[in-house]
Amino acid sequence: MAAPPARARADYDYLIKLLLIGDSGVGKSCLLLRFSDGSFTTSFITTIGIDFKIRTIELDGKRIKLQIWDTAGQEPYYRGAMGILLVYDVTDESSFNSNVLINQALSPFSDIRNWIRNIEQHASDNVNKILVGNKADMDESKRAVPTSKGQALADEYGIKFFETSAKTNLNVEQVFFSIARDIKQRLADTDTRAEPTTLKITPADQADGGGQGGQGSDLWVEKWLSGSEGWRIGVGVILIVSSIGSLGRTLLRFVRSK
Ligand SMILES: Nc1nc2c(ncn2[C@@H]2O[C@H](COP(=O)(O)OP(=O)(O)OP(=O)(O)O)[C@@H](O)[C@H]2O)c(=O)[nH]1
Ligand SMILES: [Mg+2]
Repeated sequence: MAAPPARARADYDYLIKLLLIGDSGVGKSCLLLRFSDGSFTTSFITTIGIDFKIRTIELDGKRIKLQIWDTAGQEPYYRGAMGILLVYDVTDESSFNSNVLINQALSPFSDIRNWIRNIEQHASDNVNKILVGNKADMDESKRAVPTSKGQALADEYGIKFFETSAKTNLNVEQVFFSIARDIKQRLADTDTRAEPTTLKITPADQADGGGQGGQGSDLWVEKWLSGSEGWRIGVGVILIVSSIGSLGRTLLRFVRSK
């Protein structure tokens, strides 16, 4: 078994950065809240900008600190991500496989294939991916994407697949543990083959907690929070404009569902 990274300090052996992506409304924030806080809400408050939560788990006697980033349904912040959870809504065909032209125009990354293409362009090559069909608790009459279709897509890309429910806690632990285990294995394999270790634990990484900012000195959100007033207002305007886009897609889905 690989030795723990040389720079590891007392509170964890591995720091793993995960990212949730997928169309607006599929349940990314709810999955994160279920996993980090054990809670669920039915009210939909679209995520503005990015946010993260921390949960430390134990795998094979090692403490794995998961730093999980949640994005709005916009082009996400891939930097440093070691694993990506690709989330769709099993009751919403367009979040899985978008074939409606107007939806494509409004949200160019609105289905799983497009998200994967986007990851290939912007994320690091060896990033682990997992496919997640959320809202599996909903009545079968509401289901738009059969389990077999989700599994077939995952097989096509050679990634693991789970159907989850943030509401009933179906498979939520399993998804996060599964991707964490694969990444830990990848890091351990790299450790045994190459020095220095791939995992660098910096003082900035040591601070615990959730919420915006606070970790990773290269994060633009941290710069935003600590920046000048003019800079904060500028970035704030961009976030508001992007959330209006997100709201537009949600309204469109609502109108289509009528
Ligand atoms: N029935 C059911 N509803 C869910 C589930 N997960 C999320 N929802 C509901 O779906 C809506 C959207 O959930 P969010 O987690 O805010 O969606 P999101 O993907 O974070 O959306 P954006 O932040 O806009 O990208 C909320 O009304 C949730 O209550 C689930 O597993 N089952
Ligand atoms: Mg959200």
